[in-house]
Amino acid sequence: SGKRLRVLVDMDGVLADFEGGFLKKYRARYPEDPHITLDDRRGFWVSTQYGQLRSDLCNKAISIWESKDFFIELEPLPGGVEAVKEMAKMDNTDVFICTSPIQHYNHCPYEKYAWVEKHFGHDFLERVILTRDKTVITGDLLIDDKPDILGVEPKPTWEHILFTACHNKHLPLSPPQRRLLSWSDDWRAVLDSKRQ
Ligand code: BVP
Repeated sequence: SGKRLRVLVDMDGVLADFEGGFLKKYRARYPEDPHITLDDRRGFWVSTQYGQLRSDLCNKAISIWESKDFFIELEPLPGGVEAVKEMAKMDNTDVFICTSPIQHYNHCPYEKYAWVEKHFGHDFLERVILTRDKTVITGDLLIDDKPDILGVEPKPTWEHILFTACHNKHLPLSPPQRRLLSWSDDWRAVLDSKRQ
């Protein structure tokens, strides 16, 4: 009953293991340099925390995700691909993968499409939205691990559901904000809470 539900799902940190993929490749490329364990990660920006550890590590961190094959080789986070495939089959439900490419554009946008094709199949490419500003995209829900999602639209249509990640797990929620702890958490109930 009622109108269709539109769900926007972020990619890095929600479907694809950006933090794990970063740490593995950073340690392999810079074995003599210090690193930050996932348990010690704080703040959304990896580059900022590495820069605070030692100023030269900011650019070394950036070099990892600007490299060819970084995004395509990210592992799926547990249960994410299955959950989004199931969502997409639900009645009265439209799902889009909504992700911000990095500005260094030679590999990232291509590899994000290739990752979706690899894990969801060719037809799901119709469901990809690449944007640097998620506030201009309309939807009922945005499932995203970034705590502050800002842009030119001061009143986005979606409710942001904070997806728990190593960098945000200690953050207090500002009520009435809601969290999804993982894809084992009750995402179906979150969707149902928005249906008319
Ligand atoms: O493509 C990802 C990686 C990049 O920002 C994008 C976040 O997209 P959403 O998850 O919001 O869709 N990224 C970049 C930096 C530093 C850049 Br300088 C970073 O520290 N972390 C990060 O995720």
